[in-house]
Amino acid sequence: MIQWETIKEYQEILFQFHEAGIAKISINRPHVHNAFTPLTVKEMIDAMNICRDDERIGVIILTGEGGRAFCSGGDQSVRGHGGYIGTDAVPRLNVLDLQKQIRSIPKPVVAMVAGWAIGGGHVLHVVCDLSIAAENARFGQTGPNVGSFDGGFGASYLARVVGQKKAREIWFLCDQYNAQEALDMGLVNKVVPLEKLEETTVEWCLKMLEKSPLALRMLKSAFNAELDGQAGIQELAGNATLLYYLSDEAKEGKNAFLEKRKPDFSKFPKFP
Ligand code: S0N
Repeated sequence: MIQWETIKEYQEILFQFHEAGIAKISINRPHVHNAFTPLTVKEMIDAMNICRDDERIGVIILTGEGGRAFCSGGDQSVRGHGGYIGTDAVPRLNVLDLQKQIRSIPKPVVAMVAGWAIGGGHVLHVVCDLSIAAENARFGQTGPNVGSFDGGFGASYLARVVGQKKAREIWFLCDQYNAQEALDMGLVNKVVPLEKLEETTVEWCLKMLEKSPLALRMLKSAFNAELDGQAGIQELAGNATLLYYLSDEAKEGKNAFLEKRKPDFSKFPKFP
């Protein structure tokens, strides 16, 4: 039995920590197959921000409570005119902000999928770095059935993952795919029995936690950069700046400025 301690209390998600350095963000609305409201998404964004800043956390698991659903997308009962409506009466599509955050947070994010990953819930697992599925997992898009679509990562990144023909099939037919079919098309990394899902996901996380965090960070932004244009290059370049700041060469520039002298970069190597 894996031990989790609560990091912060929320209304619609659970946010927990495992002492090895793993955070688990879990949608806690099993009565609607973990459909998300603007509040669910706001809480997930807050938890992700904490994960980014907390140096104890090296890997993040995204999941849903109850064993029957990862997430069934936007809660159709609060879908209004122009978005999903929370207590402030403002229509929002804030899940798009969460998708960007999952992709850009400089730590691996693993989707742990039991049951339904449908609609906007399917897109959430697609944008995670890795997906581990239970044998009961079911995947698909519903947009053209329910009057919505995700033409962002939900279409373009999905096509990068499974190929153009398969991505168009997934969206145009709105069929549902079982875990083995998802594995066969490269949509998930591994399929395990439901009772082994958390154990296996934690095993994968522990393996990543043994690796160099800076190397994983650079690789994640490098994978993104190839796809994300200037925003992707900015992410990768930001990491290059971080590394440069760690060097004596960069520190010489800062120190010279503070000491009101000319910097001496002559001693630093000019690599071939
Ligand atoms: C998942 C499905 C296939 C499961 O079927 P099953 O097993 O027969 O269970 P149900 O009886 O249908 O469900 C159990 C209870 O859960 C409720 N429920 C399920 N899903 C939702 C949901 N998404 N919203 C609200 N309630 C939900 C059921 O109503 C039922 O409740 P009771 O027991 O009270 O009747 C099946 O449930 C299903 O097909 N669900 C709907 C899936 C869906 O269409 N999701 C929305 C898809 N769209 C998005 O997610 C858009 C996301 C988004 O925000 C966005 C992003 C980018 C650009 C645009 C958008 C956009 O919104 O437009």
